[in-house]
This record gives sequence, C-alpha cells and structure tokens, in this order.
Amino acid sequence: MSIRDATGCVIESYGRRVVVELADGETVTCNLRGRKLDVVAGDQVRVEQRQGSDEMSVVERLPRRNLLSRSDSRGLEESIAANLDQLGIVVARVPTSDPYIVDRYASGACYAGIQPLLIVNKMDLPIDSGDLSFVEPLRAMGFPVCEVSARTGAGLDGLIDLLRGRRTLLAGQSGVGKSSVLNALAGDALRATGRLSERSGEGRHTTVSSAIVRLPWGELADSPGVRDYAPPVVPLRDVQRGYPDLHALASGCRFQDCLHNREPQCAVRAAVESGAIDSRRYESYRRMLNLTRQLDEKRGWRA
Ligand SMILES: Nc1nc2c(ncn2[C@@H]2O[C@H](COP(=O)(O)OP(=O)(O)OP(=O)(O)O)[C@@H](O)[C@H]2O)c(=O)[nH]1
Ligand SMILES: [Mg+2]
Ligand SMILES: [Zn+2]
Repeated sequence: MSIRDATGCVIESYGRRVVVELADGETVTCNLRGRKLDVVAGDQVRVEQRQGSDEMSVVERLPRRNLLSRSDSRGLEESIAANLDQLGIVVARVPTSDPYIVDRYASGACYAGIQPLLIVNKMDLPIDSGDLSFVEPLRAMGFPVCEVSARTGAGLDGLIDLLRGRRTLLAGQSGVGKSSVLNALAGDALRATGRLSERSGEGRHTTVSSAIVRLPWGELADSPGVRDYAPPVVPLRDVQRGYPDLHALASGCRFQDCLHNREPQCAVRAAVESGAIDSRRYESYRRMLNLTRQLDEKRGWRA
C-alpha cells in the first residue's frame, strides 16, 4: 500500500536514481521502480512511497511532449532530456568548435521539434584565437545566434530574452563554457566549472549530469560535454528534415524521394552549385546520410 502519491518533474538523473521536484516545490531523491522505466531530466512522473519504505519511487512516466535523443555506440537510441522548448548549442573559439557537431545537434533538435539556438561564448577572446566562420552561414539561414561572454557578462541580457519563458538545455563540446554560462545567469556558482587542460586546450568533461535549474525568467539545464553527438534513429529519407534549409528546396527536385545525393535534376545540389546553399552545410548533410547508413548497419537494419 502506498502512503504517499504525487506527480513531479525529474530535474536531475543519475541512471537509476533521479531527483524529482514535486508539484508543491519539494525535491526528493527517488529510485526507478521497474527495469523498463526510462526516465530523463524534464520528464513528468508519478512517484509513490510504499508503507515500510523510507524512500519514494518513480512508478510511471507521464506522456512526453518531446524527447532529445542520440544513438549510442551500438546505434541504439539513448534519451538525453525530455519536454524541452529549446536546445542551446554552445560554441567558442577555444576549444576549437566543430561545426559538424553543431549541425548534428541542430538536426537532432529539429527531428524532435525542439528549437535550436546557437550560443557563441567567450566573445572576450581575441578574434585570432580560433575560427568561428561557420556561424555566419547559420545565422544567414535564420538560425538564432547569441554572442556572449560568461566571463565579462557581455550579451547575457540578450541571451535571457531568448531563454525567457522556456526550458532550455545547454549542450556542446567540453570546455566551451556551458556551466559558466549557467553560473553567470543563475548568479552564483551552481555548477562546478573546470579549467581547460593547458596543454591540449581540450575540455576536461567537468559536468557529469544534466540538472534543470528554475530561474525567475525560465528553466535552464546544463549537460556534460561531448566529444561527438550521434543523431537519433531516423529513416534515411528523413535525414533531410534535420536540415530545414536544404529540405525547403526538395519540392523542386525531379524525384519525390530524392536524397539530394547523386540523383539527376536535384534542386538542392543546384542550389549548392549556385552558392544559394552553403557548401559546408551540404557536406554536413552528406556526412549525416553516411552516418545514418552506418548506424543502420550496426542496428542490423538493411538501409
Ligand atoms: N575567456 C573566457 N573563458 C571562459 C568563458 N566561459 C568559460 N570560460 C572558461 O572555459 C573553461 C571551461 O568552462 P566550463 O563552464 O567548465 O565548460 P563546460 O562547457 O561546462 O565544460 P564540461 O562541463 O566539461 O562540458 C573554464 O576555464 C572557464 O573559466 C568566457 O566567456 N570567456
Ligand atoms: Mg560543465
Ligand atoms: Zn534533391
């Protein structure tokens, strides 16, 4: 028999243990009841405390509005966070940001129906300290971009305007300053920040879990830095849905099922040749097609 029954939101997840914020604002640490329960930060859940137990358990996950996910090393879907409004993809001049990772994150957000936002951090660093030339084409295609410095505070008011009233997950490579941005916005050191390894300039993977922080103007969650982001499981023909700039032209292709790869009379390839579509974006899409084929093989599907 249960002595307590409530619903709440998972604000932090450590595998089989999660922190749940109940409707009345109280936070409780819970275990997950049942092997099959897959729960991540952002999930709405029902929790229960049984008689004789001093701990609450998550017994049910309520329906999700959306889910940000990725493929793991075996090609299987792995959940990252649920019920997000926005994915804040953080980049910086140092450590060197890989634009292809940015594209993969943006496409993962698009598939899930989550708005991507590019946050360019460390604007206090000198222009020659690293390459950000991939940002302008993304801005030109309508991608929201916000330039900030967590260190000096520059641009943070503009960022708050873009985060207002929304739940945003910060993602990106290790060391770009996700936790520093969160700390700067939350006003105090909520999360540990690390120092870049002096020699390699690579991030050190300081943050180990995602936690949702409720601020007066919105909800923000940090996440651990990644070396890469493999896209979620989607059929090959749907890969282009993660590239709305390319996909918008697909109706002009000769074949309805055109993958914009080697097909004749392809409107997307024509736009790349004329310069209307950024050639790096197109290269990124082609890489994503190949990656999806490889993941399909790992999953044991026939492409
Ligand atoms: N110059 C400069 N350095 C910054 C800025 N923001 C963060 N840093 C530094 O960058 C390093 C990494 O910052 P973190 O906030 O830990 O980066 P992270 O993205 O959370 O890293 P992981 O948790 O490993 O994924 C730290 O040494 C910060 O002090 C900034 O705006 N300007
Ligand atoms: Mg961090
Ligand atoms: Zn085409």
